[in-house]
Amino acid sequence: MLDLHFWPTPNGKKVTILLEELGLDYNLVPCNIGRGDQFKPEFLKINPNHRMPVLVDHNPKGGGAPISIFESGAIMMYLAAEAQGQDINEFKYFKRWFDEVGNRPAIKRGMETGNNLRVNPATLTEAKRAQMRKIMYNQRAIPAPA
Ligand SMILES: N[C@@H](CCC(=O)N[C@@H](CS)C(=O)NCC(=O)O)C(=O)O
Repeated sequence: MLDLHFWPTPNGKKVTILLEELGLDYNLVPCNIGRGDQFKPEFLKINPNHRMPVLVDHNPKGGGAPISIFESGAIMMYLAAEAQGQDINEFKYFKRWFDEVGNRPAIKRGMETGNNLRVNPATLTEAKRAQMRKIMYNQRAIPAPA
């Protein structure tokens, strides 16, 4: 079963539209962001960034514990690739559009911008990687206002 932690905003609706397009069953879990539901401890366990939408897949492909996915784009890719097992090569018109857009010079330049700033983690010491993980992935949301 899929739980979608949701509030009716454009980011939330991107996901409900895709779920409906794919014809998947899901359980809607309201996350009232005006009331501060996104700061509740149980919500922060599934997204420490205190933002909806969040998808919790209770039966992930391949088994194992439930997983939570946040960021609407990541959720959509998960639904398309994992839940449905879709392969872009099976959709020739979409694939053609995807390739044409990807080949536009401005898109290529935009995608290449900043590549020189990236660091290959394999070239770093384990201590340095641990320090970066601490900075990037261990932040906690500020408490909800009283
Ligand atoms: N980049 C995120 C943005 C999600 C986002 O901004 N969600 C907003 C509502 S549209 C939210 O939950 N805001 C509550 C908050 O920031 O505390 C995504 O695409 O999922």
